[in-house]
Amino acid sequence: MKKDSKRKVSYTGKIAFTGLELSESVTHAAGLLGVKEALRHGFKEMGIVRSMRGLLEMNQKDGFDCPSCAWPDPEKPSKIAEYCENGAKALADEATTSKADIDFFKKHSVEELSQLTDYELNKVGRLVEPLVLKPESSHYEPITWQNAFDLIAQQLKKLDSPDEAIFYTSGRSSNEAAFLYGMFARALGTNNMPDCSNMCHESSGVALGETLGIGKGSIKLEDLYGAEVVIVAGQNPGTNHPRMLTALEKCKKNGGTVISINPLEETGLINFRNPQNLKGLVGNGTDLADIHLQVKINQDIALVKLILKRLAKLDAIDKSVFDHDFIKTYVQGYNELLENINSYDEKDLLEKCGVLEEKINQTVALLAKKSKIVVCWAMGLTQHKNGVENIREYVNLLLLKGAIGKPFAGTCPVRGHSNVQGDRSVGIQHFVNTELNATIEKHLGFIPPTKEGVDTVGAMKAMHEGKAKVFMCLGGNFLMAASDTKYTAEALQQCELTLQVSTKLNRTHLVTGKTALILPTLGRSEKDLKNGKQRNFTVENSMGRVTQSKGILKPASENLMSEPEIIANLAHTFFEGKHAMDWKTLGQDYGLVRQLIDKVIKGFEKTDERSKGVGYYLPNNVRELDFSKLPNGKAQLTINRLPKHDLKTNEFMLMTIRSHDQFNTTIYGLDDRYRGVYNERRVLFMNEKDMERLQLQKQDIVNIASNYNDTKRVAHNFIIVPYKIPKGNLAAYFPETNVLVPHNHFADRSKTPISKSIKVQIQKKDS
Ligand SMILES: Nc1nc2c(c(=O)[nH]1)N[C@H]1C(S)=C(S)[C@@H](COP(=O)(O)OP(=O)(O)OC[C@H]3O[C@@H](n4cnc5c(=O)[nH]c(N)nc54)[C@H](O)[C@@H]3O)O[C@H]1N2
Ligand SMILES: Nc1nc2c(c(=O)[nH]1)N[C@H]1C(S)=C(S)[C@@H](COP(=O)(O)OP(=O)(O)OC[C@H]3O[C@@H](n4cnc5c(=O)[nH]c(N)nc54)[C@H](O)[C@@H]3O)O[C@H]1N2
Ligand SMILES: [Mo]
Repeated sequence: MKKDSKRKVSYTGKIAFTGLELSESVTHAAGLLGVKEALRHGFKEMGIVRSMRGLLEMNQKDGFDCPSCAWPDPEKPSKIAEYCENGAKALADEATTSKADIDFFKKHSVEELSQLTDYELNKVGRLVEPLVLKPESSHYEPITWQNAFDLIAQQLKKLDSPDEAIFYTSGRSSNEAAFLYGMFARALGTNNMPDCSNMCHESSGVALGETLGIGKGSIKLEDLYGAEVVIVAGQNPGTNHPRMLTALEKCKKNGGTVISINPLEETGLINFRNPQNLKGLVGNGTDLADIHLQVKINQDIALVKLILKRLAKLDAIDKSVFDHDFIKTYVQGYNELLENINSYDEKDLLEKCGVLEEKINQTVALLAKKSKIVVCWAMGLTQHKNGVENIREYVNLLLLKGAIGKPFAGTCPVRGHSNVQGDRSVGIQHFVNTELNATIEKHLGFIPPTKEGVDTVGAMKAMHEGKAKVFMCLGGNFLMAASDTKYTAEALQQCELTLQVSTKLNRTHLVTGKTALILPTLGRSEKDLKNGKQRNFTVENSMGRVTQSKGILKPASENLMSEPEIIANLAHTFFEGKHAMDWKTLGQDYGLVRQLIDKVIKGFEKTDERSKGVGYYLPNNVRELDFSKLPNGKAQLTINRLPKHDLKTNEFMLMTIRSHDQFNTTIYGLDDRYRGVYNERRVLFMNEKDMERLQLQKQDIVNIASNYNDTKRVAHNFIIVPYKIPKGNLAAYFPETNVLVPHNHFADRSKTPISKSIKVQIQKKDS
């Protein structure tokens, strides 16, 4: 158990096994068991009536947006069940009737609570009162809302510079809350706005921005239905975006082919039994991935280069494989790219990517003939040192095929949190955006700062070095989400004040600055009433569509405050009512906030009106084939290097992934049903050949160690599970393995931590 020097809190919780049971991995996703699981979680956490009411309104036009992932709703949602097993779990988790009330915090000290596992912490239930942890106290105690705002305002006023304050956002906040939050940080005078997407799709944003001119995807949901080929690279939709399987099923019914590129054969991609129709509940389901390319971890560039090289060879014969008209009109860098591809040796690429040659041949033959191609991806591509380059290489494929900016083709970075894209769109940006600064000055009446702020890794460093003293979180669980848990814990503990706007208890509430505050807020599913009137807010999904969301369930407590109101009241207190923005009123009336968003953020014109019903799409230059902002007004092909791993014989490449029973750092349960793992999270998936080589048996216990810049980091006690994973590769769950990820190793330029390619060694423990 890890302890730190100040309050004796643990940054890992107790490390104990829970009783592993193994079975074969499951061969199909969802179906009857999925429905049963969804209802089991719902009934257990929130009772039958609340569950049914919640589930029926989720993702329906007049209901609320699912709090889980950012997958879009169809424009015409099905009459029933527009949710998935994991959306239902997310709802049950948020709408639980269990409570972390004042008595609970009276009974348990922060030190004691920090010994609990993340799973146990989450199970305590909803946060229902504002709480303060005073400098010399061992326990959280109640505080009034106004006293909390006064305390924060005083701390902020004590700072030598506004850059000593940091404002983190997790992607569940509404557009309205995120807008107010971003403007408050700027009004204070800082761009210190790290965001969960720095650890997530930042690599996608950077790569797409420089190749296509917009850091977002280009396709709409319906494009998937008519695509001829959908490539799903580095993504596990069966667990993380289950409703995407319905779209893939439609694509297949229309004659499309699905290619999965993944070191693991993820269940959702093998076979899908759609719970929304009877056949899916009782029948054999749809086989989804026609081709599975079992790439080695972080060898996508080698794989795509090999595919491009083979396609280029075919194209040399009759010029019909690449879309030369499209390339001539819209694309820059063709000759340089071809020259680059030709400089590689096919055998070397084949060996590096580890994919069977016959599968490459199959893929090349298919891609040669098709042009309606969509590439979907998630964390398997972004969380590597070369995350940006990974994505650029897939964009090369799409551009050569002319599969951009036309129906049924394009880019689809599948976003994580339900409104992570919207938060960024409305101004959560740590970099300086001069266009936005100008509209802020014009419409909000204050001059925003012009110095770049910190992102996630910058925030960790600033706090660690004592350069930041107040750390505010709008949602999330910074300690467990960020890399290098020990370093991040030390960083948080350097602060004078850490405060979190949260729904559920997590470890960042326990490993804190000298003073800490918990500000409990309403969840997505809850009714947001003001003066007897119900308020709703807006969100943007993964495909850039903005819609309204309206909670319907009774709030967990009468003492919760909505996110926009918390931020607005804080700003009102800080500025003592003397600021160009009328904060108090804005916090009460989100319609007024939307009017400001409409003026300040490009593309959001008339958002109040247009976000009603099915909502509206934000502008997207790729859909218009407008690359005027890029060099020579063209989309850019790019030259990307192969990664250098230099693994020693005793070193492995570890990827840290999600189980089926978690949402990021929120652990719903201890099973990973699709992978056949039950009642245990401390497992390490390993190839049987590697086990033989290391003389390890199934269920042996090991420590995992990484060593970067001569700093050894160890994750203790993991049980070996033999698994179909490439030789030399390993997989284990995050957040338990975040202790291994060095804080100073991240993707070039996007600074996304290298959570999917950590060099590690394995040490057997004598049990
Ligand atoms: N139920 C549920 N839903 C979620 C979440 C959750 O935790 N639970 N989290 C949300 C968030 S914030 C996000 S960002 C998304 C995450 O969604 P995913 O990215 O699907 O999540 P991960 O579990 O990180 O899975 C990464 C996948 O990439 C593969 N992979 C790893 N390395 C490589 C590689 O080098 N190349 C290739 N081709 N593949 C690789 C892994 O085998 C795995 O299948 O899901 C969102 N939705
Ligand atoms: N090793 C490793 N690390 C990773 C990843 C990985 O794959 N591997 N993935 C990364 C990714 S993709 C992401 S996005 C980050 C996630 O990082 P975060 O977004 O910081 O983490 P979450 O676990 O999603 O946050 C959970 C907490 O959010 C709060 N919460 C939930 N709903 C609401 C709400 O409606 N309002 C408010 N105010 N609070 C709410 C609850 O208190 C809950 O405890 O983690 C990253 N870290
Ligand atoms: Mo994410």
